[in-house]
Amino acid sequence: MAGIKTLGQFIIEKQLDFPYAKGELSRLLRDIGIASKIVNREVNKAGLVDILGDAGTTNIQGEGQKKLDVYANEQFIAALTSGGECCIVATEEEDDFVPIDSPVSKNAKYIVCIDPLDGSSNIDCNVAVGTIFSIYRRKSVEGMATLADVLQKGTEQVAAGYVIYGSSTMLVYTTGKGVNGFTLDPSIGEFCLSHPNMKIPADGIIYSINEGNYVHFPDGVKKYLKYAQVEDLETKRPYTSRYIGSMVADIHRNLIKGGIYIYPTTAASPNGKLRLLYECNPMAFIIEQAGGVASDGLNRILDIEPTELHQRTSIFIGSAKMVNMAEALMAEYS
Ligand code: AHM
Ligand code: MG
Repeated sequence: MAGIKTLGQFIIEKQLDFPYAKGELSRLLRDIGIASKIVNREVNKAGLVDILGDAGTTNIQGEGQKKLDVYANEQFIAALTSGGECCIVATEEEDDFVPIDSPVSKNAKYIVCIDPLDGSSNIDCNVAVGTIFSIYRRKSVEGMATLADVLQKGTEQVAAGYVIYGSSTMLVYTTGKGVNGFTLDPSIGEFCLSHPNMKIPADGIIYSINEGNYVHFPDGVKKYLKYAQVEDLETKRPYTSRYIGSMVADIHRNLIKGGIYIYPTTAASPNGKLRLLYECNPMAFIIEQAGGVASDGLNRILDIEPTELHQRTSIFIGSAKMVNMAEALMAEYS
């Protein structure tokens, strides 16, 4: 075991930094880690559905096969319900927030916002997908928590993370004291600390955007793309274009290599496509903690006051220099 630190060990060690902490947040993170291992197992089998039975068919126990995003949603809600530390789950999969109405959970301290399986349209072709989560402390003191407890600004997050189900499965999270990444070792079934204290390069050469929507982009984004494509040896332009279409995978790559990910407003999505509470806020918290920047093009993502559960926003996120340049062009031209 020398040299290996598991997610469980790491969480306990970090908790010792807070002598008065009762361990609730640690247990919540552990529950999310366990559920993500179960989801990982099913995601890894996704290519086998044709021979084992597709969605809509019945498996050997007589249970209907579920679509993986529905399955993931159920696994995370089940883990958060049995853990007893979370009073509300807000998930991309449900129109309304889900109150956890058990005697222990209804007075629990934490709210979880989650996208259980982001980029799930990529599953059919064996491309990386992810889970994104965000944790808030509830504001109300007792009784059932309400929508007002969920609609908090990103600056109020106490923790956030993502799991990437890729060529390896990784869990990356922050509690506001830096970012740490853990790789799942399938032989022992544990997430092991592999990327301590992750930092995003201040500058990069990768831009990630669905350029097929170019004609519908704001002028500031069009100008940024032209800037990215012009030759300039000093700033290593033209940049490289990389777009997986799976936000977690695109942002994870940029976190490691440096880069910018943009999902702007478009004609089809006038408020942007991605959701503030369980996609943009957690990724923004992680990237800021890693030294990067996250903006809606003009304002900091974490400062946006949410008014709706499934609120959307545009997002410009990644290496500080790149996002700052895109923001400057947005301010000038959009
Ligand atoms: P989803 O929540 O329906 O999976 O959509 C979110 C995904 C992101 O992961 C990805 O970056 C983006 O949608 C891709 O959208 P597009 O196909 O419009 O480029
Ligand atoms: Mg999503």
